[in-house]
Amino acid sequence: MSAGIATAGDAVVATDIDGDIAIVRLNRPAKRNALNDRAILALEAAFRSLPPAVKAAVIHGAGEHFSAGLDLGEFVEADLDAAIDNSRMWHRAFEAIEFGRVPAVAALHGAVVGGGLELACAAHVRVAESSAFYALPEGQRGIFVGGGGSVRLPRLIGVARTMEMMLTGRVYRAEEGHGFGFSLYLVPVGEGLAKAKELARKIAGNAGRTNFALIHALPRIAEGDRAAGYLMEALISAIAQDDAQAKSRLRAFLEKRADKVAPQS
Ligand code: 1HE
Repeated sequence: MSAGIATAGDAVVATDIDGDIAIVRLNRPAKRNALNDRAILALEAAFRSLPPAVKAAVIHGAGEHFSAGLDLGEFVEADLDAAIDNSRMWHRAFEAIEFGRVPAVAALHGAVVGGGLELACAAHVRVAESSAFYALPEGQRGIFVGGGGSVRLPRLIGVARTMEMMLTGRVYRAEEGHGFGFSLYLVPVGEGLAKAKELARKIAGNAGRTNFALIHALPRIAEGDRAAGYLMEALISAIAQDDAQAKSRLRAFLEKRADKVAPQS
């Protein structure tokens, strides 16, 4: 099943449903998937309206690049209030991904820059093709990140690296980004989407409560104080195990019907 989120034919964001996963595609390859207001609102709508059967999502970009970031062509001199509103709109959209109903896997290739990099940060797992490159040209453009990048990126790669990317316009290659943990999988050109789908399918097969705990509780526990973290962990782990799915999965292992833990080949 395929569902365009904007008007059919020129959907800036298009969503395909494939069983229990959704594949959300940035769909303006002629503009290198630059993100205008319409695209940001369409992304938010896509993630807020995923059908109940969908248990995980993939985000990727059509064409040669994941995303060139903010659409500079449609960026007009906004007054202060409008600029704050615009940034808050990006925040809402990317929060719909990071703290949405299902885990999201980003498949990255080509340019992953500016707001495109900020979008990639909102996913829970990042798969990079060897063509991917990362930059924050905001410093050179005389602006600042506005899509949550200053909150999310330092948590992934550190404050110093994030700062230097904006100070000097440094561009990191896929291998470098992989080296410092921005991507968790590095795959050859053309294989990112397939890998992301494979991971999304695996994630979709988890117990729903476990996925809920992972995307909603774990980041908050990790960022909060220890005492509150232990309390929340105790509550969440009890809630997760008090579920028929948990009990049947544990029984399956004991009855030798479940996979053993083994390194991936
Ligand atoms: C765009 C954009 C864009 C391309 N807004 N139109 N982002 C940037 O500063 C990145 C600017 N873009 C680039 O550096 C390059 O375009 C790329 C490295 C991404 C791709 O290069 P290439 O050679 O494949 O494509 P191109 O020939 O540069 O661009 C093709 C078309 O896309 C062209 O339009 P055309 O009508 O002349 O064909 C470009 O103008 C257009 N295009 N990127 C608008 N970004 C929440 S705050 C976030 C702040 C930011 O994200 S700042 C970073 C902005």
